[in-house]
Amino acid sequence: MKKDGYVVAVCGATGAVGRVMLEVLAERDFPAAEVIPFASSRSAGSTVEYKGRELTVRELKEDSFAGIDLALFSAGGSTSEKFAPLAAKAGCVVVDNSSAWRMDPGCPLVVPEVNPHDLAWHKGIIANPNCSTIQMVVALKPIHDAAGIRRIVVSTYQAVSGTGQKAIEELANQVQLMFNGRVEEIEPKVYPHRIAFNCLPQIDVFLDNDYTKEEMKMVNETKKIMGDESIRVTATAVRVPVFFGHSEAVNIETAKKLTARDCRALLSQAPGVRVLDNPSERIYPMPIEAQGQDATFVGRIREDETIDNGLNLWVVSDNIRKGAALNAVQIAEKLIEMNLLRVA
Ligand code: NAP
Ligand code: 3JN
Repeated sequence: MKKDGYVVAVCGATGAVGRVMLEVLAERDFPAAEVIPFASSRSAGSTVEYKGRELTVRELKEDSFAGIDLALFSAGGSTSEKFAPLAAKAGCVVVDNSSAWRMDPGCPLVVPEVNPHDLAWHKGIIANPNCSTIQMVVALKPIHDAAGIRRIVVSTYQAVSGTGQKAIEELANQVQLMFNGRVEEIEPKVYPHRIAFNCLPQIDVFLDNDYTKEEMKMVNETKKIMGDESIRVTATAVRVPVFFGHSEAVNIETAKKLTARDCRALLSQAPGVRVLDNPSERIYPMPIEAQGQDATFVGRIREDETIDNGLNLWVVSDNIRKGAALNAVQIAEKLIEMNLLRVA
């Protein structure tokens, strides 16, 4: 740390998540003496914006971490696998947005509103969960504490920005071609099928059990973050033609009865949550309103009338902010608050 703050590396700074990390660091006035953007050799020498200044992007290399206190990674799993241990060895604390370290028993997987205490046992690498998991656990943790969640059935409606910059361009280009009557020219590249005006019940690759990797991330990460292996979770993850903001239909079964009214009251007080739930006024969360916001929005809270102790909820959040960049910066802020950010 320099006299006036931490030296912060943003690895993957030219990507959809990295650019928002820079925005969030600036907006929240993170105590950074210096912010250094890294990416691959492809974009080394280009510039990214931070606090109104153009910063020159450096190529991420083995020896990039000398003198850096904190590294926020969002450059994909293989980059994190290779470089995060090197960064930690150089004395830098890593907050990693990829799935590379999430299920490693030696790395905490943290959502600050849910399990900040897990930061206490970090050994240099802290994992940031998958975006779909983050918004779900922010909404469900207060319910778990109050009524004990036994089972979760979730279906997601995920925006294309979750796949990165190229997917945002793919949706925009396909919509343009369709409006110009040139549908036959559409050639899906990022997704296996056309995404414009379509829904794809496949996010990431299929696994041996016929669930996708994204679905199993939600199952496994939820248990680790909540610190409760007994919660049964099943997920269906769907890509929809929305640019920003993931939505989720969440059905839960609890040990104790929680009425919809009590659930609304509970979530109204919960950290990071905003309840938008007034059906008679047609008020409920939507991705177009969550975009650019920090909160996880919850609405459509109803009792599941098919079981004794069940609830249905609709949960929406900006997948690039709370789902990735913001959560990572909040982890770093929490580390400082808990006196856990070592100095290189
Ligand atoms: P993106 O828009 O495709 O950006 C990828 C970034 O990684 C670019 O800055 C790219 O730099 C950089 N990069 C790629 N290979 C690299 C290498 N070998 N060395 C250094 N930098 C490299 O993707 P994104 O949407 O920002 O996502 C990036 C990663 O963040 C994902 O792969 C995923 O692991 C994670 N992510 C997590 C969540 C979540 O759920 N928490 C959500 C989205 C993404 P160039 O410009 O040089 O290519
Ligand atoms: O598709 C989404 O909406 C979220 C995608 C997240 C993602 C994309 C590429 C690689 C991840 C992730 O964070 O789980 C990864 C990965 O690191 O495995």
